[in-house]
Amino acid sequence: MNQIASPRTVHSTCWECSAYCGSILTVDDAGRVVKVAPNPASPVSRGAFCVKGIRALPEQTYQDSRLRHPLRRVGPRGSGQWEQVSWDSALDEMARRMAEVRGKYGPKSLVGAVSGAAFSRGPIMALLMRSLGSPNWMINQDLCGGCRGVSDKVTGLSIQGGEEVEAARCLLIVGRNPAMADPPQWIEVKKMQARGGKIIVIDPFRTQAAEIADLWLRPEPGTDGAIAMAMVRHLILNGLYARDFVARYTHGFEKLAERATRYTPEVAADITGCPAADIQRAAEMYADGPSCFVSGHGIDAASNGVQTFRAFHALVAISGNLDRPGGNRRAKRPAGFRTWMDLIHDSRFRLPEEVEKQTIGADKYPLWAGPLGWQTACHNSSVLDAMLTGEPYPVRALYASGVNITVMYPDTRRTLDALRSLDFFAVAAQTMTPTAAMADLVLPKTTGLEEEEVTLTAKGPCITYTAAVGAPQGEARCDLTIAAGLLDRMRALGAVEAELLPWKTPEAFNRFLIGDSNIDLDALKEKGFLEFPYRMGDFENQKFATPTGKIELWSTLLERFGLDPLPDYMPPLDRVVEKDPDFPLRLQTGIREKTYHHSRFREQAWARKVSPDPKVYVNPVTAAEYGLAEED
Ligand SMILES: Nc1nc2c(c(=O)[nH]1)N[C@H]1C(S)=C(S)[C@@H](COP(=O)(O)OP(=O)(O)OC[C@H]3O[C@@H](n4cnc5c(=O)[nH]c(N)nc54)[C@H](O)[C@@H]3O)O[C@H]1N2
Ligand SMILES: Nc1nc2c(c(=O)[nH]1)N[C@H]1C(S)=C(S)[C@@H](COP(=O)(O)OP(=O)(O)OC[C@H]3O[C@@H](n4cnc5c(=O)[nH]c(N)nc54)[C@H](O)[C@@H]3O)O[C@H]1N2
Ligand code: SF4
Ligand SMILES: [Mo]
Repeated sequence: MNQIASPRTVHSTCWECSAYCGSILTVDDAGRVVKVAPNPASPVSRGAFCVKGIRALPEQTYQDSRLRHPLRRVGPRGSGQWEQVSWDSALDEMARRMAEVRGKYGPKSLVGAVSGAAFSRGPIMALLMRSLGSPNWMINQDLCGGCRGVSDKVTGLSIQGGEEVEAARCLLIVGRNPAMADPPQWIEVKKMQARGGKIIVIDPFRTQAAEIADLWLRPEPGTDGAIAMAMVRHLILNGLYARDFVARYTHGFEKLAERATRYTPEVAADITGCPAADIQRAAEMYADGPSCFVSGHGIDAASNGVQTFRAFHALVAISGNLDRPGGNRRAKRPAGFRTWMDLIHDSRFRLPEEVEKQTIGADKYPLWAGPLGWQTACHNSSVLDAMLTGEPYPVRALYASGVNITVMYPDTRRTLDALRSLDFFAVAAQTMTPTAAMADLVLPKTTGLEEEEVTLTAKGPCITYTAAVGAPQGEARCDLTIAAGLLDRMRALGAVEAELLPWKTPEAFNRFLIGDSNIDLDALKEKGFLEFPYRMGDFENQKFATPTGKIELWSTLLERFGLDPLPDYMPPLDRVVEKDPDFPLRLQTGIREKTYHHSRFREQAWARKVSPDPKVYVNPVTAAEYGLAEED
């Protein structure tokens, strides 16, 4: 008689988005996850969760359309004709073709592409490419978090993810839609309001946060910098800033004050279309802290994003809301622990500086791409140009993992042309995405239920653990295993420049991250997360990582590159270029939906039922002008 074992539970962390919710997985005898539930003990999500984690992730893992074996293209590129091949034959071919390109055009003609730095596949791709001698890898920074990251770095704040929402007295939510993008954060927002906290939302769109806000400013898109500068002016003029803090820890306050004088509420109102009185009220509310700045993609993926963030970051700094309960916490870590970002910047895993300086885009955008860049990656658009034009040098082979560049990068037609022009293109994915469909080789990737991950999560703050449960479906492999297999073969072909990706297993990789911090990996696995001691403030011990060691309101780094060292309002591109009368309307993209993570999960029937069609929202006044009605 068959013995029926009781299902076991595993504490894990969902990695389907950067909310990092704690999860409890129920696993059956066969190692299959039969239930995903929130973990109320998680300090990151405190019991919050969403349908993507509960439903979409298991379905993505077990669905029939899951990629389970390596596929090799047999028809023309994009024709959908494939043959199943073994891993050995796939990796042999990948190594041979990449070594050929490398031999013909040099190591820099090889490029990698991944999505966010919020996953280990980012540094793994960076170190794989560096091992082959190429400094070129693309990451979503151009589209996600890059402007915030650069401002955070040059200003020296280091506050990414450290939003103390629940403890705040005032929230300043700018270009962020927490109800859709971050369910745990949305719960915190509502708790904070229930406690009597005040909410300011700056967003042209009526988000759920805007609906519950005490003050809602609706700027013309791309003009937020003027509001921030006017708020800075108001705080300084009315003595509402943190004098001692500013004197001790900031650089360039006088110059900032002088710059801000331009931005009277009336000037800002004129630029943004928001009433001057509302701008003034926003400044008064924010000054009555502790206040937390909650920012999003709406002010990030913009031509003037760095300067917009610089202005808001200056506001955070001078108001003294840095690293205090209810403010914006700085990133800290257990001593000895290494983050993925540390890995990318670690001198042991770098190429010579003269090589890294040739990272595509670093010549034109030295603080964005290459060795001085936030993540040392490429300027993505310039990479596509290089594929198409051979300038500044040829890019002939691409390996993309965990990013669907065909639909997520701007200008799909151009991306497709660039992909078609390549000598070799390989994609690792879990489903046949439009990007994978263009590849020569498609490699089956593990999902967030099959791969282990150790992450420093700024939100807890804590270290979170994602468990690999049961064997992967089919022959799916994780990024590190694929990279190690490729490197072995490239090495045999004499095409490895340096051994910069030394780990063979996720376990070894994760142990390296844990380093000599006293984190107990077994305890971490047991719980799914581990908190570590965190001290707010502590400005004397943990200095600011800028050339002056202070928060640089006046950035010496920007100055060095001949860029404006002070924050300012910069008109967005669409206000600078001449208007085309055929295109009188402005499109904002990126409204998140509960059921999808960007292009992910769109193959799942239940999600299509909930949200069948992409939607366009039009302002009712504009809609009336064009005779448009609901559901047209
Ligand atoms: N369900 C779901 N959740 C997700 C994702 C997903 O795809 N689906 N994606 C995840 C990822 S990778 C990211 S980066 C985050 C992004 O999530 P958020 O940071 O919240 O960004 P968005 O939803 O793109 O935009 C937020 C708001 O910015 C506004 N906005 C647009 N232009 C401007 C402007 O010029 N000024 C101001 N003030 N506001 C503007 C928009 O109207 C929108 O309401 O969400 C994450 N969470
Ligand atoms: N027009 C417009 N474009 C945008 C945006 C916008 O708002 N508007 N938002 C931008 C933003 S913020 C972002 S972050 C990007 C997102 O761009 P992408 O990162 O490309 O988006 P996704 O569709 O979430 O994921 C892409 C692929 O990741 C793979 N994947 C999922 N999980 C894993 C995993 O565990 N390992 C590996 N190796 N692969 C995995 C899946 O195969 C999936 O096809 O899009 C950007 N592009
Ligand atoms: S919000 Fe949803 S998708 Fe994001 S980590 Fe939490 S459960 Fe996963
Ligand atoms: Mo993103």
